[in-house]
Amino acid sequence: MLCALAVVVLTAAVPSAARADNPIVQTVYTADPAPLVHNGRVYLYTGHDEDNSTYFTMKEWRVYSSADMVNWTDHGSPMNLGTFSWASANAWAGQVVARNGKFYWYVPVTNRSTGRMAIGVGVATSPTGPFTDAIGRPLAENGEIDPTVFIDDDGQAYLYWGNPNLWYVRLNADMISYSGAVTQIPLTTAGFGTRTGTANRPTLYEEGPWVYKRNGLYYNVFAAKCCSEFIGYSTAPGPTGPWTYRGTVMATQGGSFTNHAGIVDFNGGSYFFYHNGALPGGGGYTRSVAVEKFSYNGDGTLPAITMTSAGAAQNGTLNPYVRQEAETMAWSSGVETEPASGGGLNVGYLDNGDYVKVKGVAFGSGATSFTARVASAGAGGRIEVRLGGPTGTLAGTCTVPVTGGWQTWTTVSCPVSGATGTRDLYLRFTGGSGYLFNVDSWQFAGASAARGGAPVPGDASMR
Ligand code: FUB
Repeated sequence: MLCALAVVVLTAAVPSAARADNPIVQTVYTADPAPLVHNGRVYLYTGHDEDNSTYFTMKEWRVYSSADMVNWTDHGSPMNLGTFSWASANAWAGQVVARNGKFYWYVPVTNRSTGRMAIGVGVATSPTGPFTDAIGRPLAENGEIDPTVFIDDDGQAYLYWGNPNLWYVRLNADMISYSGAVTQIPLTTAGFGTRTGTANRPTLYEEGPWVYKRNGLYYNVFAAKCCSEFIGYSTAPGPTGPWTYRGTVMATQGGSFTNHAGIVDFNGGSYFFYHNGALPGGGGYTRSVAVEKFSYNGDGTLPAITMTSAGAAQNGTLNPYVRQEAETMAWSSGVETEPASGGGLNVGYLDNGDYVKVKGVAFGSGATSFTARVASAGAGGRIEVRLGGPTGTLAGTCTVPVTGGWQTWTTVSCPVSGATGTRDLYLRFTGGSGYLFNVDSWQFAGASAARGGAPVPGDASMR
């Protein structure tokens, strides 16, 4: 997790945190984004760079989800190296696809017995896991990395991966076995561009393929050149080629010598996920995932996309009159997350002045009270309900008592006023020294809720 020092620096280093929603995650370093749209939400699967890493020291993968591309819920780590009994290290870049009511997570890891990189596959019945090893051994192994899986309209699934080469194999409908030979995709300069100065890698293709289809055209978006990488892409009339190099999507930038792309359409928009070194302490081994909205050119080509700190515009608003997880946030400062005793996660390790930003909260005609589920074995303190900024308009203050345990939960409520319309909500945690308290969830009540903002089933009451 990001150390407290790094988070303090982060607060100082971002002049106006209110404008910044990239990187998506501030609580830990994340890398290699792989988005999946499922049932009206975007699930974002990432790797996890350890603090102070000097290599790709990665032990687990993480999941976040959002209904609006701005407020992301942290679902923790439902798969790690220990999931694969045969794996010893390097929880690197993977992708999740949904099929047959299940979710398959293809990942590269080191095979303990061979010492080579191999492709494992996790399976779960929920997009947030938990994931188990689907077959108890590598699905494929040739020492190369970065699997991406694409299911064509005819139901045929393809697994692609590779660095320095590029491979594919046809997956069977069970998604955990394949038919036919593992096949090498010819890395021609026509297909993948021309790299200069590196005789053993004549094309731009480096790693991290992301293969998908749009309007009958097949796209392979990949990390190009090294190092530093940029994101380039090729297109083809079919899933196995022939590929034609189309140019740069995202030029080298962002303070990480790798980059890694994932692309989805969501609610009528197209979104490009990538990583950079934008958090304090960030760099090539301490990366962070981010997202930009984009539009395809009329001929189907991809535009040039630039990293921003603003990120994508919010797609919709957030309903404060149903229970919201405290680990749902557009931005945070000084905050960490951890598993909560009742399921899901809570925010914790809160020091005086730490805060969570929730963007575009639709208060309607007005909230009258705020309720939160809290626990404290520390000092207790206060949740300041603020609008527009971490020191913005104070709408209410809830006192949090010491409950006797960090997972000993109680409910606190306080009146609020002035929370009307659609506003950015800041929950600012204040008190004395040391860790103050944990927050699991929160919810507002008010006229809008009474008029029709009924809580969703199962969320009617605070746990
Ligand atoms: O995160 C480890 C490796 O770095 C990934 O597998 C590559 O795509 C690069 O991002």
